[in-house]
Amino acid sequence: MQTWSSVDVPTIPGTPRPLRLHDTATGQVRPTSPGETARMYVCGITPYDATHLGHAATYLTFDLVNRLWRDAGHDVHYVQNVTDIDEPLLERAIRDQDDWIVLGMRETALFREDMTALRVLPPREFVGAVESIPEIVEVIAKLVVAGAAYRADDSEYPDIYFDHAATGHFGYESNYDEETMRKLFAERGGDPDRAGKRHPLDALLWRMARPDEPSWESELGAGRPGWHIECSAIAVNRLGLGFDLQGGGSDLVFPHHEYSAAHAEALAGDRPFARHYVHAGMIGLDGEKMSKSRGNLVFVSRLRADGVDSAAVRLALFAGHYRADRAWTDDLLTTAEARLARWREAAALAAGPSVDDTIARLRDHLTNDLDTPKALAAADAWADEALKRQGTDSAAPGLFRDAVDALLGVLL
Ligand code: 5CA
Ligand code: ZN
Repeated sequence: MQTWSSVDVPTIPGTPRPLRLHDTATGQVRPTSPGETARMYVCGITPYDATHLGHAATYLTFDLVNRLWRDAGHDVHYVQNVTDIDEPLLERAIRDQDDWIVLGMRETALFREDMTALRVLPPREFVGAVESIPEIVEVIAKLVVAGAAYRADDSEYPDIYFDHAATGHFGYESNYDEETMRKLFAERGGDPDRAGKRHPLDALLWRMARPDEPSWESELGAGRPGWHIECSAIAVNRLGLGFDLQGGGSDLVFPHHEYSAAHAEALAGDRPFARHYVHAGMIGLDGEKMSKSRGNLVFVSRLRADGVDSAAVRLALFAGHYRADRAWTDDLLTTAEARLARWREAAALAAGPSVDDTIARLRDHLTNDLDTPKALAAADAWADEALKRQGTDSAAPGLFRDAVDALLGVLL
């Protein structure tokens, strides 16, 4: 698929730091240790509705990872998918008497515009599920041969399922007990009670064609892929097993990321799928998780239409820590707009106090598990000082502008 427009990133002086991030599998903040090329896969949208601030917060989180790795001199191979065939898309298309292909294309186009407006660095590869069906089929066929997948045989539709125990270490990513797994599996798109499965936690890999559902001819029979195998195949085929970071919102910890990892590991026999599993907290509105199915949404495109500066949206979302579940409020945006105005005023001065120390603090805080609240406070301190006393360093305001642009993506 076509990705979105690239964004210029200024280089800034001083010494970059290695990035440390919380890893769900170990429960620890650990250093990332990419090679020359850092390899990141982030789960993309299911394009049945517009991008809301919850999605934006998640993609902005991984945009920071991308920026910090680049700051440290890595080339970043970033892959993101688009789940352009799945139940929610088909259901919405039927509800609205829309064509599911047109719906998916329209919402994906809007997503690109929203990401561009938010100055999110584009993935190198932006990959749709539909265009990936041949490679997904190939992986499923291999799983069947390896004995890690089987057909549910007591139904009119011999769908293919993954034997969740095939790797021998299922559950290492989420660390959930079986009861929690069963509950979340049922809540998040799984089918524990489907007859003909060997175990309730076995997950769908290939759904055989039903009348009135889209399907693709393949060596597995006509059908369409399950959800987890999509990300598993797309990631491993582009980044290789053991890539640096698998990311998404915390609603994807289980089942999605657990199974994506297990599918790949069942073939390679090796752990891990990714070296870090990183999850962003959920953005809520009025006390509930913001979600398309609940309908309590603030759309990025709505804010854009209202003339809200995307730098203020970034600052509003970065005011909280990425791992914290947090609420979007009007106050958050008002505070962010005031902060942005102050930073802009300071960056427009003819001179300021030296910014070297501030750049070092920005790097320290951001590379410490993306501590944006402390990073924003460090930038506030420089802006306040500059506005109070001006200073004599004529390069400082420009450097400040470059630093918050490069590291936070905030354009002053
Ligand atoms: N297509 C799948 C992933 S392969 C999917 O989950 N699509 S999505 O459109 O539902 O979500 C896209 C991304 O936004 C996912 O990483 C998801 O975890 C994240 N997300 C969804 N809702 C929120 C929310 N309220 N707050 C933060 N992130 C969210
Ligand atoms: Zn995914």
